[in-house]
Amino acid sequence: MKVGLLALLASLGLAICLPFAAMAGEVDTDGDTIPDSADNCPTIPNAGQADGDTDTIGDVCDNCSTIASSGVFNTPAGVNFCDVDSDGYGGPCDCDMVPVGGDFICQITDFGALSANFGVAGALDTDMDCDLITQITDFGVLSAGFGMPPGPSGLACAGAPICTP
Ligand SMILES: [Ca+2]
Ligand SMILES: [Ca+2]
Ligand SMILES: [Ca+2]
Ligand SMILES: [Ca+2]
Repeated sequence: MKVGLLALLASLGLAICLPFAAMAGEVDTDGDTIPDSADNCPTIPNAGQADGDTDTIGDVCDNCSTIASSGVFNTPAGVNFCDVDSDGYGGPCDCDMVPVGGDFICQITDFGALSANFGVAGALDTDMDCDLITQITDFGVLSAGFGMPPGPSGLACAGAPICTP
């Protein structure tokens, strides 16, 4: 009887203490001293927390690190842009279409790809503003980047055929 009471008290104590223990020992997946809950890139160490476009995605996790993922483009704050061709460059930073372009320069061949897809719905690499249709606003993105390489992306693997951060 005495042992049973002690066991009950011990389990009650454990039940009360566990939530506090979880709060005190916050998870820090990448070990950069910033807990996941406060880390703007919880999977890649970035103790400095640099975030050039202040969209709450740290530069080293940001697939379009100079354009905030909110505002004129159709992506909520804190979420990376669409990257249909998986090259590590988010839509508004990627007017180089693969495989028609794929030469890492935004040029006339990419203009041709865009023209061919004009008005077509769906997640295509020509839909650079991530609203699931290739239309006039996407021409705007290509015009802005014409003659230049895609980017900038903060992902170390950007430019690889398949960028897996
Ligand atoms: Ca961390
Ligand atoms: Ca950012
Ligand atoms: Ca891309
Ligand atoms: Ca579009």
